[in-house]
Amino acid sequence: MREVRVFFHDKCFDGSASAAVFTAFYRSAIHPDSRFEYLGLAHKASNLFDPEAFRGDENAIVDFKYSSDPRVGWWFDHHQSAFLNAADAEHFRRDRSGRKFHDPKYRSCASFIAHVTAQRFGFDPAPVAELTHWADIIDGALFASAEAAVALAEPALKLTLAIEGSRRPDFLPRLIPDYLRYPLDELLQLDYVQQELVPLLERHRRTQALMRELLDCRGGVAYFDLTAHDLEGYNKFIPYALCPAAVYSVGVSRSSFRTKVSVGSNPWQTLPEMENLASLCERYGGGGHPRVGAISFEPDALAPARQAAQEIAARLRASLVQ
Ligand SMILES: [Mn+2]
Repeated sequence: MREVRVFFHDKCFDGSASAAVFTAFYRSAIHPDSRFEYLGLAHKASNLFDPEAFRGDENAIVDFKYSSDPRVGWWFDHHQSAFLNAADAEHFRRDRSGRKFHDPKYRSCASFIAHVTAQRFGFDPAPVAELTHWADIIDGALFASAEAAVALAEPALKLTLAIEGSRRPDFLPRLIPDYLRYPLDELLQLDYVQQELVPLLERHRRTQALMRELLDCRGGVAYFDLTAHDLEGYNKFIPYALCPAAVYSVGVSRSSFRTKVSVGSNPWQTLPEMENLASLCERYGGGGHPRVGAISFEPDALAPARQAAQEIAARLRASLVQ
């Protein structure tokens, strides 16, 4: 039995869906007799990869940054900021394995994996169509309105709340193989999913009330600082539901392993000329996509995180008055 370790973007619907799509592909097109292990990766200020972790017979990274470690056999990513440094980008450019893929044009990494493996390896993506459909909607923020994105009426959106907010390290490793066994509405009803979801729905309501109080909504930028509250994993559309005129949002939040600056743009308030938020975050050591980026600081680095967030908010406000 071949042991395949799949490293995926943790606490992310697309990251977990990508791990499931990779599993379906690998099992059907590469090696049917494989055992899968799922390991979530989070962006942080230092030590992104644990060198001890790549010990599977096969190691794959999906929806996360490139690693030049020779033990990594497969890589798929769609982030603009896919490389930690120029040496990694060059390492990828020289790769001739035919098993490492990067295309920032895809809305989701799950649909990227499904398309590439269908073309190159004859994978049949029909069984993962519901997953890739929702990964595109969620990663691409293709909801009808901010209210719809916050109301969480669809099973995939409720599931996203559980994925982003769960603190159980075994939750996603259990959920990922179940994506391939149940449609999303049935998956949502499973006991272990409901156990995560019910308290998080309550917290989602509380977060909306808290955000309503502390949101600073001026000059087309919704600014918020949640560092006094342990609230990583909030729904990122709440600022736009509360402040519909905002073109951008800038937030600071804090968890045990990082202080995070999140920079986003309002999907329902786009202008012909938008700032590239990935490039803006890269100046502070972060990254992301053109329309959404983030910067990770060490957990106790509150002051520099706040300063970066305030500078970015000021810069975005200034870009809107020109
Ligand atoms: Mn993604």
